[in-house]
Amino acid sequence: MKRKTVMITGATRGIGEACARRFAASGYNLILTGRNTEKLESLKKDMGDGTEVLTLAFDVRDAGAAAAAVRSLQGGWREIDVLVNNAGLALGLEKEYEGDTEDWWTMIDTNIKGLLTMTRLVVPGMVERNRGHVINIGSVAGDQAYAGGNVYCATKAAVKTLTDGLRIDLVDTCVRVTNIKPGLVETNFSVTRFHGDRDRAENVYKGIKPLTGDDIADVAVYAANAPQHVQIAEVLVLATHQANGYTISRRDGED
Ligand code: 8X3
Repeated sequence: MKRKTVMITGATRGIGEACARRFAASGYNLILTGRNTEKLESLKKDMGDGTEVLTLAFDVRDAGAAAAAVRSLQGGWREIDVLVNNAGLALGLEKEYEGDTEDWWTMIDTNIKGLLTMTRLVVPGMVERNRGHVINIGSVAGDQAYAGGNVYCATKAAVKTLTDGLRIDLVDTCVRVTNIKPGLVETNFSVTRFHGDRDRAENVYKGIKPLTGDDIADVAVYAANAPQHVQIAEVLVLATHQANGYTISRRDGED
């Protein structure tokens, strides 16, 4: 049987990189996108012989570059079976009336507009083939705001609404739509949020065993490989000692 193809945005690290490895292990060919060409290439080299990998270096915030990248796909690479809209980030934890507006626009441009751009470019082909799956990486942060989360939480609430809207728009097709909403995942997420302050980032996961990118990638692969009549619409994945975006039990000796 022909191998399926997954396109993963923000594939160079964190949940995106974990998805690349897990989907490869599950027999998919990979289209990996991200901003860092070197990281994309080293990830490509890292994949086993059985996996075909195509890398596309662009920033999802650049709609023109995204369109050119998708248009450059040839032959079988055009038939994307699964799109993982993973590229996204949090910046800052300031109060809403004190936040850095540049940080806000970066989050909105990446988490909302980038996801929409990729959806608009890739989903028409899925509809044409009447086959496909869009997996959006949302967040527990989209369920309710937490202190200082304001704009980031709003972008992930938008991901939830856009995912639900897309599922409605595709209800008469075989294309499935999933929103995976992770809680605390230890990736570069908090280092990015705090603009490189690693000590502050480490404190986010102090006293609690956080999720890993692999934990989230496992859910994505599960949703993608579910029987065709099964649509995993939404999954909230939390660390065991986390109840929601702001209720976390921290214990001495855990990390
Ligand atoms: C990541 C989860 O709780 O750190 O979106 O915002 S959280």
